[in-house]
Amino acid sequence: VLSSMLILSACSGGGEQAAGEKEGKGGSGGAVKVDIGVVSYISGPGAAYGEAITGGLKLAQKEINAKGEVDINLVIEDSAGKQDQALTAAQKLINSENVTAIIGPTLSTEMNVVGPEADLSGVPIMGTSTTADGIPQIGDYVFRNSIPEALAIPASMKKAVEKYDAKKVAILYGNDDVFTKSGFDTMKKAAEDMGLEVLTIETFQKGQSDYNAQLTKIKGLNPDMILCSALYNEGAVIMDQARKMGIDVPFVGGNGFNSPEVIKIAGDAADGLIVATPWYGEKDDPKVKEFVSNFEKEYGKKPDQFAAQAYDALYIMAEALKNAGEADRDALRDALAEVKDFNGILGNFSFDEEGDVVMDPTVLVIEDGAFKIFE
Ligand code: 1QQ
Repeated sequence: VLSSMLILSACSGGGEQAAGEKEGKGGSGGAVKVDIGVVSYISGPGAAYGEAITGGLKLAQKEINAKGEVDINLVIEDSAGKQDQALTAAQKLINSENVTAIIGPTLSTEMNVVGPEADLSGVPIMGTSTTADGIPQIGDYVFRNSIPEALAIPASMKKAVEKYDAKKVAILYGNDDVFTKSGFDTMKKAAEDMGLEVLTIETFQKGQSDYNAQLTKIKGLNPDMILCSALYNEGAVIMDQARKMGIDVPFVGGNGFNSPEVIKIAGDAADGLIVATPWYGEKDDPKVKEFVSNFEKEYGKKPDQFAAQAYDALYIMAEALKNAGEADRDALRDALAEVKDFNGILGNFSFDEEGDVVMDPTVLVIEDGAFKIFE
């Protein structure tokens, strides 16, 4: 009896220790171990977004783990840019993989269904590329480190309007996506605030390949500038077809255009595109230079905005984890909410009281096939 009691107590002690380890309390001085789920758009027409994002995350993971304070395991799931697939992926991460937090999903459209699920499950979730209005407002567990369209678009529009003395604009947007619709709302409001005349508002849908009807109408109205809210695939094809029709006015694009894929797909036709972004890869900043060089070494190409935002996001998570001291969902949520003055490659970062971002974007223009500072 005595020996079996000893065994029992030894077992329960061991059990507690194991649970402690799983919760990330891996002994004194040990790294905080954590499983972080990732829901990313890595197959399908917008896969370059997810490729950049997962590339940035994996590079950050390698660096963070090498420092020894936090030991991050990334569990990556593909959403293919679809709401239902993103939700299934998130449910798997929350319920089967038992992750402490989720990074992603890529699209605001996906976050609109995944965010409420994570929030209800008490799992902190952070978008690195979701820019539509209202994302962090989904709930207390929902964060983002991507600058919202409501900050970015007015900045790019203001600069472009001043430079080109634009008075009349046409707007073209995808009306079947949360992000492209939100970008449109922001464009329309900014146009009104700036006293611009909106000549026409045209719409399209995901996967559309022919924009002749919309562009013919726009051309006939002779705008000074076109405001376009699109993901890179549709956006690049729109610019290509516009230039082929002889429309050579500047385009102001939303966050979907912040991918080098636009230049890859549209070629010269992408020249004259103006965007706002917190990321500029040629910045004379040692942190930025080091990241660009390490990313290039790892992947053989330069990082884009999406890679940079994801990279910073994992560092923000790691910082919060260190402060939480354990891989616990609630403790991590509280620690995330407290992140202040984090100094990343995108500059100084804090969440506001709603888990949203306050940051000053840089306005860029595509000239001769490359993003340059717009002056
Ligand atoms: C959103 C976006 C997209 C451009 C991310 C790829 O900003 O869906 O919110």
